[in-house]
Amino acid sequence: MIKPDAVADGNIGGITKMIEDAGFKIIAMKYTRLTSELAGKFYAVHAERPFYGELCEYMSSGPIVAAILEKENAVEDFRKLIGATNPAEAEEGTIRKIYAKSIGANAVHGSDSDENAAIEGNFYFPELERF
Ligand code: FUP
Repeated sequence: MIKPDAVADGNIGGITKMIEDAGFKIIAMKYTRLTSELAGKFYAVHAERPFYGELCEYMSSGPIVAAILEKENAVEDFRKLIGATNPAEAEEGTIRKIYAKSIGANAVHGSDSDENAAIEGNFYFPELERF
């Protein structure tokens, strides 16, 4: 997912290019906007965390781009490509190091397991039978 800060800053193209250059195939993509309620569902796993309210507000503050990516070892490789959650700790050359503004407005989201990738893919693309 390309988050509201990166979409607002005109970085859809730059981020998508980095993703494709790293060998990921984009097999579904959607420009959309979450309501606060939908953001709450997407991030339900964080419901007890202190930043949950802010996270839902932020994630519904503007349009986002959701995508399903295909690659061998995709989850791990994508998390390497995006870098640490906090851009101050992200390695040079990672998407978050280049594009993220803060730990909250951190440009992109990547699923943290194959299981969650299936759940999150289905959240945005329920019409795709494979996910
Ligand atoms: P990540 O898997 O790297 O996206 O990070 P997490 O699942 O730990 O957190 C999900 C989102 O919650 C982050 F992308 C941004 C937000 N967050 C905060 O705003 N503050 C924090 O301290 C941690 C996470």
